[in-house]
Parts: sequence; C-alpha cells; structure tokens
Amino acid sequence: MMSTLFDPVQAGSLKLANRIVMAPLTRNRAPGAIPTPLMQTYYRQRASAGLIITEATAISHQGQGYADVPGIWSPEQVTAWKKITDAVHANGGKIVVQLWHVGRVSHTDLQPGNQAPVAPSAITAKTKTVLIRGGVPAFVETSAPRALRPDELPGIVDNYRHAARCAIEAGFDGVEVHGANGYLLDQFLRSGSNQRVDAYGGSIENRARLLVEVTQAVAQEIGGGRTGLRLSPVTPANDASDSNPQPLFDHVARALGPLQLAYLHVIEGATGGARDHVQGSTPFDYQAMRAQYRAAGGTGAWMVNNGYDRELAQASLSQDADLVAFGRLFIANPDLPRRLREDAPLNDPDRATFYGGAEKGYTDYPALAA
Ligand code: 8OZ
Repeated sequence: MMSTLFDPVQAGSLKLANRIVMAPLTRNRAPGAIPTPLMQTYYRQRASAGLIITEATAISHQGQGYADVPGIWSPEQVTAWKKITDAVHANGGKIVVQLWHVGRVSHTDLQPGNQAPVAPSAITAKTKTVLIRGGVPAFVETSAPRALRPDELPGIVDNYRHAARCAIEAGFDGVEVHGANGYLLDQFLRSGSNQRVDAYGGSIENRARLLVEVTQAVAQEIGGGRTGLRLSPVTPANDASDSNPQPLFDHVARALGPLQLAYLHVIEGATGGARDHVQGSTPFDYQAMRAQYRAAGGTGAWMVNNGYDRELAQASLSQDADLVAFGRLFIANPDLPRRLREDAPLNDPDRATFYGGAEKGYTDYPALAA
C-alpha cells in the first residue's frame, strides 16, 4: 500500500501523526541564547507537523556561531525550552531539538573569552556569519579557527551528551544531531576542511570518527530511538567540500546502521538550492547510501529534505522516503499539513524577516480560516 503524507509513522521511539516534518530553521530571535515566549507561539502554531525539528541550537558557548541563536546547555535554557515543548505537546505535536556545534563557522565576538573558533584544522571557512552590531544584524567574514587538540575531542563529545540530557529534561521527544551544512561534524567528515594526521583525519574511517562517536554517545545517553541525525552529502554550504563524497557517506551510513536511530535526515543537493548539485566527479546516489544503511541493520526512518513541494513529496514517499521535511513552506504556513491535505493556496515566505526581528515574518503568517 502506498503511504501518503498524512499517514502516521513510527520513527524509532517517536510515534508521528503524519509524515510532514518541520525542518530546522535558524531564525535568530533568542537574545543571550535563551528561548523566548515568542518562540513558544511560533512553535505552537506549527504543532500539526508530524514532527518539529527546532532551529539549530548550540550545545555549548564554543558551539555558537551566529547572533541570537538559542542554546541548550544551561538550566535557564532548559527552563525556557520546557515552556515550548509543553506548548507543542498541548497541541498534539512532537518536537526534537537540533544539537549544533558550528566549529569554524563562527567569529571571535561570539566565542568564550573572544578566542578563535575551533575546527578540525586551522583553515578559515570562506563564508559569512551574522553579528548584531549597534542593534543591527551585519554579515561578517568568519574568524580564522584553531585546530582542536586530540585531548579536547572527548570534551566535545561530552558537551553533546550533556545537551542531549538537557533536551530530555526540557521535555523534548528526542534530538537531532546536526551533522550537515559545513558545521563541526561535517568539517571533520570532509577532505576540504580536515587535514588532520591523527585518528580523526586522513582516511574516511578517521574523518567519520567524531560524527560516529558523537551520535553513539547521544544514543547511549537518551536512546537511539530518540536520536536522529542530519547529513548533507554534497552541499557546498559554509565552504563544505569533499573530493569524493559517495564512499564517505556510504561509510557513514554503514557505521550508523547498528545504532538503531529514530531517523536519518538527508539534504539532497545544495542546501536551499539546486537538488542536482554535484560535488566530486559523479552525481550522488542517495538510494545507494540508503541501501548501505539498511544492509548495516539501520531501521530508522529515511527523511528527505530540500525544495520539496506537495507533488515531489508524494512521489518520494511512494519510492523510498518515510518522512519529508519542509523548511521555507513552514516558515510561511503555520498550518502546512492542512494546506497540503486540502491542496490549498500557500503563503509566500518573506526573506527579509528570516533572520532576526520579532513577530513580523515569524508569528504573523495567517492560518486558513477554521
Ligand atoms: C541559515 C542561517 C544560519 C544558520 C544551517 C543552521 O544551514 C544553519 C543555518 C542556516 O544548518
């Protein structure tokens, strides 16, 4: 039987009412890294998604890379997030928090003691980040990073473990490890940003080591069935590059198989851009990666993302996907599942209000009349 976007599905321990996922979306509305009451309204409005994945959320001060993004490492943050998870649950939704360490995609202004950001290797990312200067958001070049010492890596794994524990205390249904888009774990994966000569660099196995250790630690802490992982095999986002992504991500998929994760969340192509983006010499074969995952015992749901609309989502569900994540459509349509079901017109997202600001372009998109 062909499943539809509106059929329930089990993803690990997560019992989801439908297959429509709200993708993680950075919105820069959490000054001091503390979630706000306005964020509660925003997520509550979107509780009809089968699953909400929060905006990327820092696991530590060192993991911060942008102005006014939230964190999940302190008691104050846990208390603030609890109000949000309660609001989503009261409206029948499920919500996981995306655990984030930006690595080199940061700026000294955002780091503890204004120190250099950390990375697998001391190679500056050719990308920008956002600072608030004089109350106004400004795009600035990322700062030159320093290479992490091998003895610092267990501490970073512990930071992920601690954040996962905080997530459960805050009432989240689980977590998603952010392994995508050129941030710390992706920087370790890819040859363009990882020139280490220790056990965390060089071979594919070594470059994948930190991602696998982190995912394993989180799964151990809260259960694999409450742990998801996001990957972006060919994205050029944040200066991510690899000369040969297929064997790298096939290996990652095999290594994840035994962890019994809730889901794998795969960005197809360039994040927020071309779905057929190529990195390396041949188009990436996502079916092959999925086959490797299944062959290694992976039972998690397969979540696809990037530029999906109603038609493409339904086609993907009838082939290989279990869940479809929607980003920009969820920014502009708080009641997206209903609109997809009724094939109703969609509100258009306003780019000018994606990052920073208040209600405008955040909690003021209208739902359909009851
Ligand atoms: C847009 C702006 C800032 C961060 C990602 C967390 O690409 C992000 C992000 C997106 O995963």
